[in-house]
Amino acid sequence: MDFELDEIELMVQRTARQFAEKDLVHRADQADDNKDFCRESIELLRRNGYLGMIIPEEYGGEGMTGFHYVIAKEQIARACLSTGAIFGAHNLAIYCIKLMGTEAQKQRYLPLLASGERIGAFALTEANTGSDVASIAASAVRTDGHYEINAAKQFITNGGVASLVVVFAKTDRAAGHRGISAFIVDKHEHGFTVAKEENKMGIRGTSTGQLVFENCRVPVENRLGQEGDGFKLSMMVLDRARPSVGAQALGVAQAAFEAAVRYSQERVVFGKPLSEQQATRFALADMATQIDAARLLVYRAAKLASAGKGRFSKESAMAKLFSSEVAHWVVDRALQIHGGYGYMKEYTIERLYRDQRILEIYEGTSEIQRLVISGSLLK
Ligand code: COS
Repeated sequence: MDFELDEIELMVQRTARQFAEKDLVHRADQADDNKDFCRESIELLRRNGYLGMIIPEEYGGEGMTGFHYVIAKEQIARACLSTGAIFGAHNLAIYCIKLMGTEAQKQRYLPLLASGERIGAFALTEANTGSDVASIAASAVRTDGHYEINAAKQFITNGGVASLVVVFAKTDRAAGHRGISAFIVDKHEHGFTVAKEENKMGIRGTSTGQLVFENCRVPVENRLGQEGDGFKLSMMVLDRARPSVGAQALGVAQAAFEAAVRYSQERVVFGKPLSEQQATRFALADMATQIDAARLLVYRAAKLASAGKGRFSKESAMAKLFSSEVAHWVVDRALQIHGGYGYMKEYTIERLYRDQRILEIYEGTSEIQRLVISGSLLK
Protein backbone atom coordinates (compact mmCIF):
# COMPACT_ATOMS: atom_id res chain seq x y z
CA MET A 1 0.00 0.00 0.00
CA ASP A 2 1.29 3.44 -0.93
CA PHE A 3 1.39 6.08 1.78
CA GLU A 4 2.69 9.02 -0.16
CA LEU A 5 0.14 11.73 0.31
CA ASP A 6 -1.44 13.11 -2.85
CA GLU A 7 -1.93 16.80 -3.52
CA ILE A 8 -5.27 17.08 -1.74
CA GLU A 9 -4.04 15.10 1.27
CA LEU A 10 -0.97 17.34 1.53
CA MET A 11 -3.23 20.38 1.36
CA VAL A 12 -5.44 18.96 4.15
CA GLN A 13 -2.32 18.32 6.23
CA ARG A 14 -0.87 21.79 5.59
CA THR A 15 -4.16 23.57 6.30
CA ALA A 16 -4.75 21.64 9.53
CA ARG A 17 -1.20 22.29 10.67
CA GLN A 18 -1.55 26.03 10.03
CA PHE A 19 -4.88 26.10 11.88
CA ALA A 20 -3.42 24.12 14.79
CA GLU A 21 -0.32 26.28 15.07
CA LYS A 22 -2.18 29.55 14.75
CA ASP A 23 -5.29 28.85 16.85
CA LEU A 24 -4.72 25.82 19.06
CA VAL A 25 -1.18 25.41 20.27
CA HIS A 26 -1.07 28.54 22.43
CA ARG A 27 -4.37 27.60 24.11
CA ALA A 28 -3.57 23.99 24.89
CA ASP A 29 -1.76 24.65 28.16
CA GLN A 30 -4.81 26.54 29.46
CA ALA A 31 -7.08 23.54 28.87
CA ASP A 32 -6.53 22.21 32.37
CA ASP A 33 -8.28 24.97 34.27
CA ASN A 34 -10.58 26.65 31.79
CA LYS A 35 -14.27 25.77 31.92
CA ASP A 36 -15.01 27.48 28.61
CA PHE A 37 -12.22 25.70 26.79
CA CYS A 38 -14.46 23.06 25.20
CA ARG A 39 -16.96 25.55 23.77
CA GLU A 40 -14.15 27.74 22.46
CA SER A 41 -12.54 24.72 20.77
CA ILE A 42 -15.83 23.82 19.12
CA GLU A 43 -16.17 27.38 17.86
CA LEU A 44 -12.65 27.24 16.38
CA LEU A 45 -13.38 23.90 14.72
CA ARG A 46 -16.66 25.29 13.37
CA ARG A 47 -15.13 28.48 11.98
CA ASN A 48 -12.47 26.49 10.19
CA GLY A 49 -14.90 24.05 8.60
CA TYR A 50 -13.91 20.98 10.61
CA LEU A 51 -17.26 20.10 12.17
CA GLY A 52 -18.61 19.00 8.79
CA MET A 53 -15.36 17.65 7.42
CA ILE A 54 -16.58 14.10 6.70
CA ILE A 55 -20.16 15.09 5.92
CA PRO A 56 -20.99 14.93 2.19
CA GLU A 57 -21.40 18.27 0.46
CA GLU A 58 -25.07 17.61 -0.31
CA TYR A 59 -25.70 17.66 3.46
CA GLY A 60 -23.75 20.84 4.07
CA GLY A 61 -20.34 19.33 4.80
CA GLU A 62 -16.90 19.44 3.24
CA GLY A 63 -17.16 16.00 1.63
CA MET A 64 -13.77 14.79 2.82
CA THR A 65 -12.86 11.16 3.46
CA GLY A 66 -12.00 9.32 6.67
CA PHE A 67 -8.38 9.40 5.58
CA HIS A 68 -8.45 13.21 5.27
CA TYR A 69 -10.03 13.28 8.73
CA VAL A 70 -7.16 11.26 10.17
CA ILE A 71 -4.54 13.49 8.56
CA ALA A 72 -6.22 16.60 9.95
CA LYS A 73 -6.80 15.04 13.39
CA GLU A 74 -3.10 14.19 13.72
CA GLN A 75 -2.19 17.86 13.25
CA ILE A 76 -4.92 19.06 15.61
CA ALA A 77 -3.85 16.59 18.32
CA ARG A 78 -0.20 17.59 17.89
CA ALA A 79 -1.28 21.03 19.09
CA CYS A 80 -4.05 20.08 21.53
CA LEU A 81 -5.31 16.60 22.37
CA SER A 82 -8.42 17.97 24.08
CA THR A 83 -9.50 19.61 20.83
CA GLY A 84 -8.70 16.38 18.97
CA ALA A 85 -10.96 14.43 21.34
CA ILE A 86 -13.82 16.95 21.01
CA PHE A 87 -13.51 16.72 17.22
CA GLY A 88 -13.54 12.91 17.51
CA ALA A 89 -16.65 12.62 19.68
CA HIS A 90 -18.62 14.90 17.34
CA ASN A 91 -17.65 12.63 14.45
CA LEU A 92 -18.78 9.47 16.25
CA ALA A 93 -22.34 10.75 16.00
CA ILE A 94 -21.77 11.72 12.36
CA TYR A 95 -20.46 8.24 11.52
CA CYS A 96 -23.57 6.67 13.06
CA ILE A 97 -25.86 8.72 10.82
CA LYS A 98 -23.70 8.27 7.72
CA LEU A 99 -23.63 4.51 8.18
CA MET A 100 -27.22 3.73 9.11
CA GLY A 101 -29.20 6.92 8.70
CA THR A 102 -32.16 7.03 6.32
CA GLU A 103 -32.19 9.74 3.67
CA ALA A 104 -34.61 11.72 5.85
CA GLN A 105 -32.36 11.42 8.92
CA LYS A 106 -29.33 12.52 6.89
CA GLN A 107 -31.18 15.51 5.46
CA ARG A 108 -32.43 16.53 8.85
CA TYR A 109 -29.42 16.05 11.08
CA LEU A 110 -26.19 16.13 9.06
CA PRO A 111 -26.53 19.83 8.08
CA LEU A 112 -27.09 20.71 11.75
CA LEU A 113 -23.93 18.80 12.73
CA ALA A 114 -21.94 20.35 9.87
CA SER A 115 -22.89 23.89 10.84
CA GLY A 116 -22.36 23.36 14.56
CA GLU A 117 -26.01 24.02 15.38
CA ARG A 118 -25.79 20.57 16.95
CA ILE A 119 -22.72 19.10 18.64
CA GLY A 120 -22.48 15.35 18.53
CA ALA A 121 -21.74 12.63 21.07
CA PHE A 122 -21.88 8.83 21.20
CA ALA A 123 -23.59 7.37 24.26
CA LEU A 124 -22.74 3.70 24.59
CA THR A 125 -20.83 3.29 27.87
CA GLU A 126 -22.60 2.97 31.23
CA ALA A 127 -21.43 2.90 34.83
CA ASN A 128 -21.42 -0.90 34.87
CA THR A 129 -20.28 -1.58 31.35
CA GLY A 130 -17.80 -0.12 28.90
CA SER A 131 -16.07 -3.02 27.16
CA ASP A 132 -18.93 -5.52 27.32
CA VAL A 133 -21.34 -3.66 25.08
CA ALA A 134 -23.89 -6.50 24.99
CA SER A 135 -24.66 -6.06 28.67
CA ILE A 136 -25.81 -2.43 28.64
CA ALA A 137 -28.79 -1.75 30.91
CA ALA A 138 -30.38 1.15 28.99
CA SER A 139 -33.87 0.40 27.72
CA ALA A 140 -36.02 1.71 24.89
CA VAL A 141 -39.66 0.66 25.00
CA ARG A 142 -41.87 1.20 21.98
CA THR A 143 -45.21 2.94 22.51
CA ASP A 144 -47.54 4.71 20.03
CA GLY A 145 -45.01 5.84 17.40
CA HIS A 146 -42.32 6.56 19.97
CA TYR A 147 -39.66 4.88 22.04
CA GLU A 148 -39.36 5.74 25.69
CA ILE A 149 -35.68 5.67 26.59
CA ASN A 150 -34.41 5.22 30.12
CA ALA A 151 -30.67 5.28 30.37
CA ALA A 152 -27.74 6.60 32.35
CA LYS A 153 -24.69 6.91 30.14
CA GLN A 154 -21.26 7.38 31.63
CA PHE A 155 -17.97 8.99 30.52
CA ILE A 156 -19.52 10.53 27.41
CA THR A 157 -17.04 12.77 25.62
CA ASN A 158 -18.68 16.12 24.75
CA GLY A 159 -21.40 15.14 27.26
CA GLY A 160 -21.77 18.61 28.77
CA VAL A 161 -21.97 20.39 25.42
CA ALA A 162 -23.56 17.85 23.09
CA SER A 163 -26.98 18.55 21.66
CA LEU A 164 -27.29 15.53 19.36
CA VAL A 165 -26.47 12.22 20.99
CA VAL A 166 -26.64 8.75 19.48
CA VAL A 167 -27.89 6.59 22.32
CA PHE A 168 -27.68 2.79 22.48
CA ALA A 169 -30.42 1.00 24.40
CA LYS A 170 -32.05 -2.42 24.62
CA THR A 171 -35.28 -2.88 22.70
CA ASP A 172 -35.26 -6.61 23.46
CA ARG A 173 -33.62 -7.55 26.73
CA ALA A 174 -33.74 -11.29 26.00
CA ALA A 175 -31.86 -11.04 22.71
CA GLY A 176 -28.36 -10.20 24.01
CA HIS A 177 -26.31 -8.10 21.59
CA ARG A 178 -29.05 -8.52 18.97
CA GLY A 179 -31.47 -6.68 21.26
CA ILE A 180 -29.61 -3.35 21.14
CA SER A 181 -30.91 -0.46 19.02
CA ALA A 182 -29.53 3.02 18.35
CA PHE A 183 -31.42 6.32 18.48
CA ILE A 184 -30.76 9.90 17.49
CA VAL A 185 -31.67 11.99 20.51
CA ASP A 186 -31.84 15.72 19.97
CA LYS A 187 -31.47 17.65 23.22
CA HIS A 188 -33.66 20.50 21.93
CA GLU A 189 -36.49 18.19 20.88
CA HIS A 190 -36.36 15.22 23.22
CA GLY A 191 -34.37 16.39 26.21
CA PHE A 192 -31.86 14.76 28.50
CA THR A 193 -29.90 15.98 31.46
CA VAL A 194 -26.22 16.17 32.27
CA ALA A 195 -26.08 14.68 35.75
CA LYS A 196 -22.37 15.14 36.26
CA GLU A 197 -19.23 16.39 34.54
CA GLU A 198 -16.13 14.40 35.39
CA ASN A 199 -12.94 15.81 36.88
CA LYS A 200 -10.24 14.02 34.93
CA MET A 201 -6.52 13.36 34.96
CA GLY A 202 -5.94 14.55 31.39
CA ILE A 203 -7.64 16.00 28.30
CA ARG A 204 -9.11 18.40 30.82
CA GLY A 205 -10.27 20.75 28.10
CA THR A 206 -12.93 18.23 27.11
CA SER A 207 -16.32 17.81 28.72
CA THR A 208 -16.95 14.24 29.90
CA GLY A 209 -20.49 13.88 31.11
CA GLN A 210 -22.91 11.50 32.69
CA LEU A 211 -26.10 11.77 30.65
CA VAL A 212 -29.46 10.80 32.02
CA PHE A 213 -32.43 9.97 29.79
CA GLU A 214 -35.56 9.69 31.88
CA ASN A 215 -38.71 8.58 30.07
CA CYS A 216 -37.19 10.34 27.08
CA ARG A 217 -39.65 10.07 24.20
CA VAL A 218 -38.06 9.74 20.79
CA PRO A 219 -40.09 9.20 17.61
CA VAL A 220 -39.68 5.86 15.83
CA GLU A 221 -38.24 7.80 12.85
CA ASN A 222 -35.18 8.54 15.00
CA ARG A 223 -34.13 4.91 15.31
CA LEU A 224 -30.99 4.19 13.29
CA GLY A 225 -31.37 1.04 11.22
CA GLN A 226 -33.70 -1.72 12.34
CA GLU A 227 -34.43 -2.79 15.89
CA GLY A 228 -31.45 -4.89 16.97
CA ASP A 229 -28.92 -3.19 14.66
CA GLY A 230 -27.37 -1.12 17.46
CA PHE A 231 -24.55 -3.47 18.45
CA LYS A 232 -23.42 -3.87 14.85
CA LEU A 233 -23.63 -0.13 14.29
CA SER A 234 -21.50 0.58 17.37
CA MET A 235 -18.85 -1.87 16.14
CA MET A 236 -18.86 -0.44 12.62
CA VAL A 237 -18.46 3.07 13.99
CA LEU A 238 -15.65 2.04 16.32
CA ASP A 239 -13.85 0.34 13.41
CA ARG A 240 -13.87 3.71 11.66
CA ALA A 241 -13.09 5.76 14.74
CA ARG A 242 -10.16 3.75 16.11
CA PRO A 243 -7.73 4.87 13.39
CA SER A 244 -8.66 8.43 14.31
CA VAL A 245 -7.75 7.75 17.95
CA GLY A 246 -4.52 6.48 16.40
CA ALA A 247 -4.17 9.88 14.75
CA GLN A 248 -4.54 11.51 18.17
CA ALA A 249 -1.77 9.24 19.43
CA LEU A 250 0.47 10.21 16.52
CA GLY A 251 -0.12 13.89 17.22
CA VAL A 252 0.73 13.62 20.92
CA ALA A 253 3.75 11.42 20.28
CA GLN A 254 5.02 13.82 17.63
CA ALA A 255 4.58 16.81 19.94
CA ALA A 256 6.47 15.04 22.74
CA PHE A 257 9.24 13.98 20.38
CA GLU A 258 9.67 17.53 19.08
CA ALA A 259 9.74 18.89 22.65
CA ALA A 260 12.42 16.31 23.53
CA VAL A 261 14.54 17.28 20.52
CA ARG A 262 14.33 20.99 21.41
CA TYR A 263 15.10 20.43 25.06
CA SER A 264 17.99 18.05 24.35
CA GLN A 265 19.63 20.65 22.12
CA GLU A 266 19.38 23.35 24.78
CA ARG A 267 20.22 21.44 27.94
CA VAL A 268 23.94 21.04 28.63
CA VAL A 269 25.18 18.18 30.83
CA PHE A 270 28.72 17.02 31.36
CA GLY A 271 29.96 19.84 29.14
CA LYS A 272 27.83 19.20 26.04
CA PRO A 273 24.17 19.33 24.99
CA LEU A 274 22.04 16.31 25.87
CA SER A 275 21.55 15.78 22.14
CA GLU A 276 25.27 15.03 21.86
CA GLN A 277 25.05 12.24 24.44
CA GLN A 278 24.68 8.81 22.93
CA ALA A 279 21.93 7.74 25.35
CA THR A 280 19.77 10.67 24.21
CA ARG A 281 20.51 10.10 20.54
CA PHE A 282 19.49 6.46 20.80
CA ALA A 283 16.29 7.43 22.63
CA LEU A 284 15.41 9.99 19.93
CA ALA A 285 16.13 7.44 17.19
CA ASP A 286 13.86 4.87 18.85
CA MET A 287 11.10 7.43 19.39
CA ALA A 288 11.14 8.55 15.75
CA THR A 289 11.14 4.93 14.53
CA GLN A 290 8.19 3.97 16.73
CA ILE A 291 6.19 7.02 15.61
CA ASP A 292 6.82 6.20 11.95
CA ALA A 293 5.78 2.58 12.45
CA ALA A 294 2.61 3.73 14.22
CA ARG A 295 1.87 6.19 11.43
CA LEU A 296 2.03 3.43 8.82
CA LEU A 297 -0.47 1.30 10.77
CA VAL A 298 -2.80 4.25 11.34
CA TYR A 299 -2.70 5.39 7.72
CA ARG A 300 -3.30 1.82 6.48
CA ALA A 301 -6.36 1.46 8.71
CA ALA A 302 -7.64 4.91 7.77
CA LYS A 303 -7.30 4.12 4.06
CA LEU A 304 -9.25 0.89 4.57
CA ALA A 305 -11.88 2.80 6.56
CA SER A 306 -12.16 5.36 3.78
CA ALA A 307 -12.53 2.67 1.13
CA GLY A 308 -15.26 1.20 3.37
CA LYS A 309 -15.10 -2.25 1.77
CA GLY A 310 -15.40 -5.39 3.87
CA ARG A 311 -14.29 -5.68 7.48
CA PHE A 312 -11.09 -4.04 8.65
CA SER A 313 -11.61 -4.50 12.39
CA LYS A 314 -8.21 -6.17 12.81
CA GLU A 315 -6.25 -3.41 11.06
CA SER A 316 -8.20 -0.75 12.87
CA ALA A 317 -7.57 -2.38 16.27
CA MET A 318 -3.87 -2.88 15.47
CA ALA A 319 -3.56 0.80 14.59
CA LYS A 320 -5.18 1.96 17.81
CA LEU A 321 -3.38 -0.55 20.02
CA PHE A 322 0.07 0.14 18.66
CA SER A 323 -0.16 3.90 18.27
CA SER A 324 -1.63 4.50 21.74
CA GLU A 325 1.07 2.39 23.35
CA VAL A 326 3.71 4.19 21.28
CA ALA A 327 2.32 7.54 22.42
CA HIS A 328 2.57 6.42 26.05
CA TRP A 329 6.14 5.21 25.59
CA VAL A 330 7.30 8.22 23.57
CA VAL A 331 5.83 10.75 25.99
CA ASP A 332 7.43 8.86 28.88
CA ARG A 333 10.84 8.91 27.14
CA ALA A 334 10.43 12.60 26.29
CA LEU A 335 9.63 13.37 29.94
CA GLN A 336 12.73 11.43 31.03
CA ILE A 337 14.88 13.52 28.68
CA HIS A 338 13.46 16.63 30.37
CA GLY A 339 14.50 15.25 33.77
CA GLY A 340 13.03 17.12 36.76
CA TYR A 341 11.72 19.91 34.51
CA GLY A 342 9.49 17.41 32.70
CA TYR A 343 7.65 16.81 35.96
CA MET A 344 6.84 20.50 36.41
CA LYS A 345 3.69 22.21 35.21
CA GLU A 346 5.68 24.90 33.36
CA TYR A 347 6.66 22.32 30.77
CA THR A 348 4.13 21.07 28.23
CA ILE A 349 5.43 17.53 28.57
CA GLU A 350 3.77 17.28 32.00
CA ARG A 351 0.34 17.82 30.39
CA LEU A 352 1.11 15.51 27.49
CA TYR A 353 1.98 12.78 29.97
CA ARG A 354 -1.48 13.07 31.56
CA ASP A 355 -3.31 13.67 28.28
CA GLN A 356 -1.97 10.65 26.42
CA ARG A 357 -3.11 8.14 29.06
CA ILE A 358 -6.71 8.13 27.85
CA LEU A 359 -5.68 6.83 24.43
CA GLU A 360 -5.21 3.30 25.75
CA ILE A 361 -8.67 3.43 27.32
CA TYR A 362 -11.35 5.18 25.27
CA GLU A 363 -12.97 3.78 22.13
CA GLY A 364 -11.87 0.35 23.32
CA THR A 365 -9.09 -0.40 25.79
CA SER A 366 -5.83 -1.98 24.65
CA GLU A 367 -7.15 -5.27 26.03
CA ILE A 368 -10.24 -5.00 23.80
CA GLN A 369 -8.04 -4.27 20.78
CA ARG A 370 -6.07 -7.44 21.56
CA LEU A 371 -9.34 -9.39 21.74
CA VAL A 372 -10.46 -8.01 18.38
CA ILE A 373 -7.08 -8.77 16.76
CA SER A 374 -6.78 -12.28 18.17
CA GLY A 375 -10.44 -13.00 17.39
CA SER A 376 -9.79 -12.10 13.79
CA LEU A 377 -6.56 -14.14 13.61
CA LEU A 378 -8.09 -17.25 15.09
CA LYS A 379 -11.36 -17.19 13.17
N1 COS B 1 -18.51 -4.82 12.35
C1 COS B 1 -19.70 -5.39 12.07
N2 COS B 1 -20.24 -6.37 12.84
C2 COS B 1 -19.55 -6.78 13.91
C3 COS B 1 -18.31 -6.23 14.26
C4 COS B 1 -17.79 -5.22 13.43
N3 COS B 1 -16.61 -4.66 13.68
N4 COS B 1 -17.85 -6.83 15.37
C5 COS B 1 -18.78 -7.74 15.72
N5 COS B 1 -19.79 -7.70 14.83
C6 COS B 1 -20.98 -8.54 14.84
C7 COS B 1 -20.58 -10.02 14.72
O1 COS B 1 -20.52 -10.40 13.35
C8 COS B 1 -21.70 -10.71 15.44
O2 COS B 1 -22.82 -10.74 14.56
P1 COS B 1 -24.02 -11.82 14.69
O3 COS B 1 -24.94 -11.28 15.72
O4 COS B 1 -24.66 -11.82 13.35
O5 COS B 1 -23.40 -13.12 15.09
C9 COS B 1 -22.03 -9.75 16.56
O6 COS B 1 -21.61 -8.46 16.12
C10 COS B 1 -21.39 -10.09 17.88
O7 COS B 1 -19.99 -10.16 17.69
P2 COS B 1 -19.01 -10.77 18.78
O8 COS B 1 -19.55 -12.12 19.20
O9 COS B 1 -17.63 -10.70 18.23
O10 COS B 1 -19.20 -9.77 19.99
P3 COS B 1 -18.69 -9.83 21.47
O11 COS B 1 -19.86 -9.71 22.37
O12 COS B 1 -17.74 -10.97 21.62
O13 COS B 1 -17.94 -8.43 21.64
C11 COS B 1 -16.11 -6.91 21.55
C12 COS B 1 -16.95 -8.04 20.88
C13 COS B 1 -15.64 -7.24 22.92
C14 COS B 1 -14.93 -6.79 20.63
C15 COS B 1 -16.97 -5.65 21.55
O14 COS B 1 -17.97 -5.73 22.52
C16 COS B 1 -16.16 -4.39 21.74
O15 COS B 1 -15.51 -3.89 20.82
N6 COS B 1 -16.19 -3.84 22.94
C17 COS B 1 -15.51 -2.59 23.23
C18 COS B 1 -16.45 -1.47 23.12
C19 COS B 1 -15.74 -0.18 23.26
O16 COS B 1 -14.86 0.13 22.51
N7 COS B 1 -16.20 0.60 24.24
C20 COS B 1 -15.61 1.87 24.46
C21 COS B 1 -16.69 2.86 24.65
S1 COS B 1 -17.29 3.52 23.20
S2 COS B 1 -16.32 5.21 23.10
